Amino acid sequence: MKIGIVCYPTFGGSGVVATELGMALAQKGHHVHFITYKQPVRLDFITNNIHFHEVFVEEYPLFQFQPYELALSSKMVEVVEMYDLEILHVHYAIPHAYAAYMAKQMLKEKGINIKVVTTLHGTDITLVGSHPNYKSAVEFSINNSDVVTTVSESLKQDTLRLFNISKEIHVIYNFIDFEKYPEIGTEECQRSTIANKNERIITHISNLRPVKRAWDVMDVFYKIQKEVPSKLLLVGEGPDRERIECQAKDLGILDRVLFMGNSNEVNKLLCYSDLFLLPSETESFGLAALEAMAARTPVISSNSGGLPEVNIQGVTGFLSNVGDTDDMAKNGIHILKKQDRLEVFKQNALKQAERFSLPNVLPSYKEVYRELITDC
Ligand code: GMT
Repeated sequence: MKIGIVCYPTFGGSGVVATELGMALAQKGHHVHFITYKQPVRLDFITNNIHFHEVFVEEYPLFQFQPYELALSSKMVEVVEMYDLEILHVHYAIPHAYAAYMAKQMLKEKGINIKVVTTLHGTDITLVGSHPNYKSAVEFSINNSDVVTTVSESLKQDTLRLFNISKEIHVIYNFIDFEKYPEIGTEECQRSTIANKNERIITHISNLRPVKRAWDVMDVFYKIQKEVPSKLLLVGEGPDRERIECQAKDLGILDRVLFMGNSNEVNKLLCYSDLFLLPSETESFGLAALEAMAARTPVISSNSGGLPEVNIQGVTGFLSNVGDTDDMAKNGIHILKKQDRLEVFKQNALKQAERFSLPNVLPSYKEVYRELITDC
């Protein structure tokens, strides 16, 4: 198949899923064309099946806002025509689904019937998409996609609740490529470089936006480390970085917190981890939690959005109400205090992550593509 993938090429989950999907498809021999404003950060697989097309927006002083959607839809038309693409798979509705609709109309004029798959990832529905500024355009582009998928049942229900949707929505869960996870204890994963033997390593990965409630991460860690010697590994950059750095200083735990910045090797950093914290206000799926579980790390999370579909209460970790940091800390201490209990949670986390392995999930996307192509 010949597939164009449109996504945000940054560290966010939607870009990660889109990039991993493209690389997996290319590995299976399909031709994948990434159409984005810069090379996706996770794109680390070089083959002649992967192509990258940059969407370039010229600065023009007349415009207060540069027309990115226009440049994107023109680029999609150009690439579809040039490489005979059969499918455009756009990740994140805003503005990708809208630009894809425009590209589809332009191509129709040329006698080309391109199929559009839209995957909704979360904030494009729950935070930004349903805002009155965007709602009509998002609803229109969802209803005019050939196939719509969401990354969890919870996001499907949110989409149906917040918009007037006439299209069937398919749930295709996010996935993990286990081949990218180093073996624990191997040279690539020596936890003694980070913590002492008696210390636990607690991890949080996010873009430190308010929706992630990173201040709760710090609060939970503060409460845990009073009972269990531990270090906090914080991966990612974002607007709340300074706030939580000050919080750590005020709490007197700055020396126990390692700010690692952005990383495109979270799989390697996670292999050190004993516990993962994800207390988000809302989370359509929680790819970071799944990545942690794939590295045998139990998860303490909020119970919002799609998190209960990933993290299983009392089995792979625990879920608490948003903001209930006492409960989160209590559960974290329970897991970390006893080595044999921690081992059970680690095994369970890995087992649950295996449900979301690449070989389990990839066929669902391929089936969607195949049905669309054979429909033509
Ligand atoms: O969570 C973020 O800030 C990034 C965001 C994105 O769109 O890149 O993540 C969303 O998509 C991920 C991949 O499907 C999901 O795992 C995240 O749960 C979802 N984030 C939210 O719903 C807040």
